[in-house]
Amino acid sequence: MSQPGDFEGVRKDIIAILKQKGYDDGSAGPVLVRLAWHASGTYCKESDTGGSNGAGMRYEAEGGDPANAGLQHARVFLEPVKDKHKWITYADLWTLAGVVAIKAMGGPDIQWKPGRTDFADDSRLPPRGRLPDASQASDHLRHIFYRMGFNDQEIVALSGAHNLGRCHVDRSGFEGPWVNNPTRFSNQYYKLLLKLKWKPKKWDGNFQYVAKPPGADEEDEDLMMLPTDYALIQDEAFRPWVERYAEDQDLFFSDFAKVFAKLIELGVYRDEDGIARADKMKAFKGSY
Ligand code: ZEM
Repeated sequence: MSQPGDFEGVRKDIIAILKQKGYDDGSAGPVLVRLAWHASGTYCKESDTGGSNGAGMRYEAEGGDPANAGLQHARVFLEPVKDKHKWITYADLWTLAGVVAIKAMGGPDIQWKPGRTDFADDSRLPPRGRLPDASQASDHLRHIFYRMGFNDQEIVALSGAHNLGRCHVDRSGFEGPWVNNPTRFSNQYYKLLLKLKWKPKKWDGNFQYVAKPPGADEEDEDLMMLPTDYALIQDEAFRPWVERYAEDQDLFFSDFAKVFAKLIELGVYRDEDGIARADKMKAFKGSY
C-alpha cells in the first residue's frame, strides 16, 4: 500500500508492467492507450454524459460492449498497480496508464490531472454505440468526434494513435498492425497512409486495406489501414493535416499531446482551482 496521492509511485509501477513477454508485440502499452481512449470516448458534449469518469468498463454493460473487446487485457495488466495503490480510482488509473504508456513508447509528455471518481454501481453507464465504427468513413468520424467536441484537425491528430498496436481478428474482426514498429510512437502512420499503395485485403473478414511495408520480403506481415484511417486521405479537409503530420513529427507530437489531454478530461468537471468535483458531474447525478 502506498501513500495516497503518490502518483509518481503509480507512474513507476505502470512503467514496470509495460513489458509483457509473450503478449502481442511484447508490450502492454498499445492496449493501455486504447483503454484510456475508450474510457473517455463515450462523451457527449450536449448531454454532458459519458467520458473518463466512472470507469464504467468494470461493469458488463460497458465492459462487455463488443466495441471494448480485448480491453480486459489492459485492465488485468493494471490490476497489480491498483492493488499496490488502492487509493487511486480506476478512472484515474486508466487515463494515467495511457499517458505513461505513450511517453514510455517514445511519445510526448501529456498533461494529466487526477480527480476522476469511480461509479458505485452500473446505473449511470453511457449507452453503447458511442465509439466509432471502423468500417465507416468521414461523415461518421465527424458525427462521433464532433459529439465529443473535437474538430477536423483534432480528429486527424487523435487518429495518429494508430502508430501503436494492432488489430486482432478475435477482438474487432480486423487484422494487423498499422506500422512496422507498433510499440514506438511516431508519425509513421501518416507517412505510410500517403506513401504506400493501399489495396483491399482479399479475405472473408471485414473490409480493410493492406500493403507491404517498404522493402518487404514476401513473407513480411502486411501493414493495414481501417476504412476510417483511409478516409483521412480521401477527405479534403482531413488530408492536409495528414500531410502536415507526415512532414513534421514535432507538430504532430505537440498537437497529439494537446488533444489526448483534452480527450482524457472529457466529462470531468473541475472548479476554477482545477479540483475535480464529482457532485457537479452530470454523469453522477443526471439521467440519460
Ligand atoms: Zn483505435 N482501433 N480507433 N484509436 N486504437 C483499434 C486499435 C487501437 C478505431 C478503431 O475502430 C480501432 C482511436 C481512434 C479509432 C488505438 C487508439 C486509438 C482497433 C483494433 C480498431 C478496430 C482493435 C483490436 O482488434 O484489438 C476507430 C474507428 C477510430 C476512429 C478514428 C483513437 C482516437 C485512439 C487513441 C487516441 C490503439 C492504441 C489501438 C491498438 C490497440 C492494441 O491492442 O494494440
